[in-house]
Amino acid sequence: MYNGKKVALITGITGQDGSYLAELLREKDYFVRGIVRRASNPNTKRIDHLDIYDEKFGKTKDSPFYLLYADLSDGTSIRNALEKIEPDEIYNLGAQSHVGISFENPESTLNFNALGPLRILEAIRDMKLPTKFYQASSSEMFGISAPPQNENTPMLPQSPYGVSKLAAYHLTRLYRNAYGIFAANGILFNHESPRRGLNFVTRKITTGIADIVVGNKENISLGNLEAKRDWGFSKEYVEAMWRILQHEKPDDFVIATRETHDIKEFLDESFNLLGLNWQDYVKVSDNYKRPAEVPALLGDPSKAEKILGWQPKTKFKDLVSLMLAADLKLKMQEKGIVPIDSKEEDAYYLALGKELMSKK
Ligand code: NAP
Ligand code: F7E
Repeated sequence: MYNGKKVALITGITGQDGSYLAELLREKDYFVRGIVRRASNPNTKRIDHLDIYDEKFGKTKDSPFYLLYADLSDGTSIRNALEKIEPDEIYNLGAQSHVGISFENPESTLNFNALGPLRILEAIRDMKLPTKFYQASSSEMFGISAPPQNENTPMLPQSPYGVSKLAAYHLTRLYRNAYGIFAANGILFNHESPRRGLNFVTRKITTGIADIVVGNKENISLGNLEAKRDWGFSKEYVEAMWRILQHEKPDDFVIATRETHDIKEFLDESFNLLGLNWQDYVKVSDNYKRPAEVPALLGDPSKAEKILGWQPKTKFKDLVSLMLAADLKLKMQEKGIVPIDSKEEDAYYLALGKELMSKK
């Protein structure tokens, strides 16, 4: 606590979830601090709107929001950050989060995703910090276990990413049980948004359609279209993360929508919004297939609903629509089809997209 306000540290603050969580915690009047790693070009686009305090406060205790350089693979930088920030809550969202790429970079994936949280937990233990710790665990840990999956489902991961997250999940439980640290896992099923990275399948589809509409490209190449996922809205899932750390005791919770759809259904839903058949635009390429696949994810969030009072509001159809509208708006702005300050409702961009395609 500082000046009567909670202090939160977010790793992965430049990512999809980190940016929504930072906004949520600022709305709750937390002092928010984020870890960023060095990149050859700044990659803080998702959070630049929050960083308005730099000139007045710098990186001081009085600053409502600031970023500092650290890396999950650099234990010294993590300890220095904890020493400086003295957080009440740590949200460990930083990770190499792409499952497909984890097959190509397995060592660094394990280093960031499994040893990263271990470095934080060890620092908390060693420095005797009273901080609460949230670990971004994943439905990928369930792997080939049949749906529906809940907190008691066996975990049989199918990728270096899944294995790395399972190690971190167990380390979080171990440090909770062995050392009494308030360490909790949110086992989140896939969650998406207009801020989703461009190489995850949902965003690849919505941004791909928008590129087709404005004439940037003619088709989209994808891999396995049979996999089923339980897709929710990131903005709502970060509220669950916060609730997990506000609960009276540390525990593990599944966060999901209770709906599952395969990639073809995502394609159907999104292309149909513009009156198009996806079969006319989508190519299947082995380049995007993985050496092993998680066939079907469908989460049962009963425990979170009952204990945390958390429920998803945005389901599949609304999610597809809001993501497609956001990408259409972005690409239409880039192309000068709509003004750069355009602020129409989603329906406007969807209707304009449909009209543009009907004229092709
Ligand atoms: P994301 O958009 O890929 O963001 C990942 C973040 O981690 C980025 O800020 C990235 O920084 C940072 N990062 C990567 N390596 C790092 C390192 N070595 N040191 C410090 N920071 C590092 O992921 P997301 O979708 O927001 O997901 C947030 C977390 O939830 C991740 O741990 C992910 O594995 C987990 N998760 C996600 C989902 C989902 O469906 N989205 C579901 C379950 C669990 P750069 O900007 O520098 O790359
Ligand atoms: O793939 C298939 C792919 O990369 C979903 C991460 O946030 O959620 C995410 O992992 C499905 C898979 O997400 C393409 O094979 C087909 O079956 O969007 P994705 P993911 O692997 O489920 C979990 C819960 C996390 O924790 C992760 O951090 O779609 N698919 N064609 C494709 N996937 C991609 N990326 N690209 C394709 O072209």
